[in-house]
Amino acid sequence: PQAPNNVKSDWTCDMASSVEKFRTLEKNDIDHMLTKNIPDVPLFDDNEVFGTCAIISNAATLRNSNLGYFIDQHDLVLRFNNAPTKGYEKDVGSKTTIRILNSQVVTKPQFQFVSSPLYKRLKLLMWDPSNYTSSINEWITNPEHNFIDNYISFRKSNPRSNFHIVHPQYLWRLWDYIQDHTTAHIRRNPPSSGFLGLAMLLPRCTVVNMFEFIPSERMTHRCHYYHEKVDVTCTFGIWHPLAAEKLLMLTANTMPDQTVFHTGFLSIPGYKSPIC
Ligand code: NCC
Repeated sequence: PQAPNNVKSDWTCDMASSVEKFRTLEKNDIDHMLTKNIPDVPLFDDNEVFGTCAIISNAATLRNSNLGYFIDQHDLVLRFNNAPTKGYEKDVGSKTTIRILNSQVVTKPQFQFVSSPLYKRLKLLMWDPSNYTSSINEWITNPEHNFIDNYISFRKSNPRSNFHIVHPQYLWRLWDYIQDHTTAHIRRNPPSSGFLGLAMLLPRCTVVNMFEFIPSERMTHRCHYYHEKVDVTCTFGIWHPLAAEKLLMLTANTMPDQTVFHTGFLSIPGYKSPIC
């Protein structure tokens, strides 16, 4: 991969000053069985910062990318949902520091969340969509997917796990940021796990490299690198404001076109970079 070019993006600094600080649900946010099971330790300690961070999309364009070795050199690697590394190491690497999971993955039996080894020995962060105006009480009594039992049984069988839940109202502050910086009207659905990952890591990393969020020349109509399903909406969005998210990522990118469209990643300076 090539070195970053000289374009200095003020996007990072704007985001740092205008998006609410990343927030997970805390024990005292609500009196509920769920919050009683939240770990005592935070997802990241205040002083837990990283040089290079890698965010690996689930996109099919990662196949045949040969990016695995480069990905594993990063200080932190973030992956999503049930995306595997086993068998795909050459293209996606094998290191995983943290996974972001949507509540479907925690809830639906097909993902075997409580028993699968995929979710052990790493940090976990889950999110579940609320309505834009819902209070936290309204959300918890009627979550989009009923993840609560599985969250509690996972925490009980893995008491040392560092598994947190995004504060549902934080997702909407992130959505506000996307809408405020997008000319088109976007649908009122929360940002994708990918954009949430970027917002979570920018404050902790000097640089965030994002793999195949902008589709490279390996683009096909397939959805994920780990199966054959054809669905182009995975790449351009149907429910999440994915296209708007990707344009913002591209605006903040400091890598040349060759790296983005041929190699397959873009690079965004984090709040720990000296530019702000
Ligand atoms: O596909 P998904 O997304 O798990 O991908 C994680 C993140 O990678 C980026 N991505 C993915 C595929 C692709 N072709 N291009 C991409 O850029 C996106 O930024 C995406 O957020 C999710 O965000 O949690 C999502 O989860 C899936 C699905 O629930 C899980 O994969 C589990 O099966 C959603 N699909 C469906 O519900 C059918 C998807 O909408 C969002």
